[in-house]
Amino acid sequence: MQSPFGTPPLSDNIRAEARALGFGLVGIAGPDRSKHLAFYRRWLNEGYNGEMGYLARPDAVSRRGDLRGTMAQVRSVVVVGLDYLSEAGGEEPNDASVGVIARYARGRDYHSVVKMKLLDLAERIQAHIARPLMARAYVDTGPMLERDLAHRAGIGWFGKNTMLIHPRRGSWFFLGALLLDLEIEPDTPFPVDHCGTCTSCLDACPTGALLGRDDDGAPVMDARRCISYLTIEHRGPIPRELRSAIGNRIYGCDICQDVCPFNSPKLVEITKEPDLKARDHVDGQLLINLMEMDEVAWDNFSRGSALRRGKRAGFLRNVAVALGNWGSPAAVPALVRALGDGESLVRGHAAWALGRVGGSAAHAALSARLEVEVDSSVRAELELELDH
Ligand code: B12
Ligand code: SF4
Ligand code: SF4
Repeated sequence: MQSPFGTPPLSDNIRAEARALGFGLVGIAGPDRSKHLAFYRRWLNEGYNGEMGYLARPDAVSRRGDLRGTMAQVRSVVVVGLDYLSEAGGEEPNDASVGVIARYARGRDYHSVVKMKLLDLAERIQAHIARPLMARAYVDTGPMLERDLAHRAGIGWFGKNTMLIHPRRGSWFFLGALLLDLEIEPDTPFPVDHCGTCTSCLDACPTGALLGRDDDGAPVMDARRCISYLTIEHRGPIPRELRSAIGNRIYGCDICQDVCPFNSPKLVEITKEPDLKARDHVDGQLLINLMEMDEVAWDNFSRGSALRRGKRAGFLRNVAVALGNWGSPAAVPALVRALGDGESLVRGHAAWALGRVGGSAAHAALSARLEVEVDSSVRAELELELDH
């Protein structure tokens, strides 16, 4: 649409500025209430959020439905997508002795990368208007249904894997939202669901976390079963019945995106953002080396990265599970040392892993630890493994 003065409308300028900053996807949503809040509440009522209590805080739930609770003056939302894939294909090595870290966490922490760019975008938009602009930037940092906003801004549809998918870019992108006190013509919501009869993600999910679409067509996930939740958000012991399905995924999970035809290596965009490029030392490390990390090594390994969210104890818990799933006697020395770790979470999972590996050395280490162990949860793990 042309403005009366022959200059391009502000929305075109905003799109151009966003693209110039490297956002591969950009759309504009209005400030209206979300139509999906009732679904979100039902999802919480089922307990599918697990321990992610912040998702269920009553004040924050209503703010998810109505952006005005977050910024009273909001008139529009610029929604952006930033590609983060470092290489096309790059399938996980079929080698159970190394750890796999989800692609989103291999580069610098995306929260800061996307947020800085959104703040730059706000400055650039300011340069196009004569009055002071009010803007707030969010990247997973506020009570916002980011995928809902992206759908409303015409960026993509909700796949059965619950990801927001763009028809020509797949789903390897982060979302961010810039709330503005500026009225801009919104885009039309993304009109189609391109999943059709495909069920690849549902079939591939190793833990059965994806429950398919409900009667209204909303994709449902039981996050308590999702490997991403279990290895990042969940703080305590991983339920024993889910440990073997985790394989060698030690931080996050990409399986339901890897199998999606819209993420075919021929279609996807590789990130142009240097900060999001995978760091050399992060993915594909030998599990036995990772298991030896003390606090200093962990600090170096996770600095500046989204891996920090998991904390050392949670990360080594995941590594212990992966070593148990590898099941090689070569894992025994590292696991025996982990039985003496200062964190009970690590000791308990090391006990489970030694039980999976089996053999006389593992058995002797479990018995010796039981003699001195004082933590009841670790004792329970040791006893279960010795009973086997
Ligand atoms: C909590 C959370 C998680 C949880 C729960 C995930 C989930 N599927 O709900 C866990 C820890 C498991 C997780 C995992 C991952 N996450 Co996450 N996560 C979030 C977070 C913070 C909130 C999501 C949420 O509210 N979930 C609750 C569900 C109910 O809400 P929803 O997914 O928006 O579902 C909507 C639809 O169901 C829709 N709906 C309702 N009714 C209807 C009806 C119809 C017909 C339709 C079509 C839709 C529809 O409305 C719902 C509400 O908006 C968002 C950031 C944010 N603030 O939004 C990032 C976010 C979704 N995560 C992201 C990423 C990258 C991941 C991982 C890929 C990381 C990894 N590799 O391990 C995995 C992917 C797993 C997966 N298949 O989803 C990106 C996704 C980008 C994208 N392209 O979609 C986000 C947007 C973060 C960001 N800023 O980029 N995540
Ligand atoms: S991220 Fe992994 S565990 Fe979670 S739903 Fe997708 S395939 Fe299942
Ligand atoms: S794998 Fe198939 S069903 Fe799942 S999100 Fe992709 S297209 Fe949809």
